[in-house]
Amino acid sequence: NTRERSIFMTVQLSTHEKLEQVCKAFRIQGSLQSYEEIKVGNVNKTYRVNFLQEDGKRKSYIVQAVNTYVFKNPVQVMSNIDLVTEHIHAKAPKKRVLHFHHTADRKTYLMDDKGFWRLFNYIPSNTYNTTDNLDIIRNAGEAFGQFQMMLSDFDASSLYETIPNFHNTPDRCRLFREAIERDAVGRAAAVQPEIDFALAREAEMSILQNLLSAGEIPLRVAHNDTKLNNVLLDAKTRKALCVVDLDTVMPGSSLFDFGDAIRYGASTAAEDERDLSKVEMSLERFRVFTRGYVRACPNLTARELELLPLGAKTITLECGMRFLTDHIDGDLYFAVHREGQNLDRARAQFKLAADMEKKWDDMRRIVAEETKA
Ligand code: GN1
Ligand code: MG
Repeated sequence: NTRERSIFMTVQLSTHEKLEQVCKAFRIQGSLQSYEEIKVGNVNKTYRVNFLQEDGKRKSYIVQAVNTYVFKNPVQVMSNIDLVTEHIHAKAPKKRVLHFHHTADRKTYLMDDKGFWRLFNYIPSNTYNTTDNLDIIRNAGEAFGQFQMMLSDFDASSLYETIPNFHNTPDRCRLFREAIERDAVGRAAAVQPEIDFALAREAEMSILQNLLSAGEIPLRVAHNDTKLNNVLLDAKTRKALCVVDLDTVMPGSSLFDFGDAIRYGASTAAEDERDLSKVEMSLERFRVFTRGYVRACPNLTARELELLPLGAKTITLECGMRFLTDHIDGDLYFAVHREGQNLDRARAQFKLAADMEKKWDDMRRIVAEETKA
């Protein structure tokens, strides 16, 4: 049959060969010496490729295979990135940005039967998944605040909504309920306490989206994935060099960006930590991130500032619910490297949200102190 025949005819390329092919399409000079997979992201596949050039110099690049299950229209993703990067570059020519290489037909991507590929410059730098160094956290806050500030005059209507309703939390609740209803792989019953935890907070999780829809907080261009490891930092000075991963740049809210950054960067443990006694929202990390963010982005409205703690809690709950949805669906969306990892991630997010509830008055006080004129 045809399927079998095509399997026989398909030459299985090794990763090394595939990367070689991709780099050639992007007209990279020299020979591929080695590569490493960078396993920080949960959706795309990322490799650092190391080339030896004809002049004897070594040069590295980043090659990514975009996850087309998550990004159904990756060409639109690239268009958004191009526009936003150009805008930032025009305003701050010295600011480092990712530079995407072009193929012979002037495209910033290569689409073939093996996927959707892109290649950009490697910036020597450090990234952190978690750190207790407050300078790093403040510098990350400043970087995301600057990013928001630079895009505050960007025409949001020129962007595609590449993942519709990405941070529409009530809609995420709807999808969560649907997954529980389907119970595709029979995992729902075993996670009833986690389901109850999330659903008990459904009304609160909808507040931000309702304010956004009512126009009470401004619709802005948001990064939408402001994890600490999406900021490249200078290894020595620990100053931010560049905000990366612009895949989800879309219309949104500053509260999504602030919230996601707190969820990740102010947590005392990894996103998938299983020992929940280690998972807390550090108030001192919360304070310094807030400081960096609000100082770099002075045009946030009074309403936005007042809602910062709710932004943190909403996105933490939303993210936990997304992980739990995917666990119930059978791990279709986020990459898992061990069994039950999405459930571990969900539990850690819910623990973090519960800790925010305990520290709520302090979070509000800190925001008031840090935003005082
Ligand atoms: C995904 O793959 P990565 O790390 O860039 C996800 C984010 C989640 C994050 C959780 C497009 O981001 O929304 O917050 O995992 N990206 C997408 O770690 O869904
Ligand atoms: Mg991302």
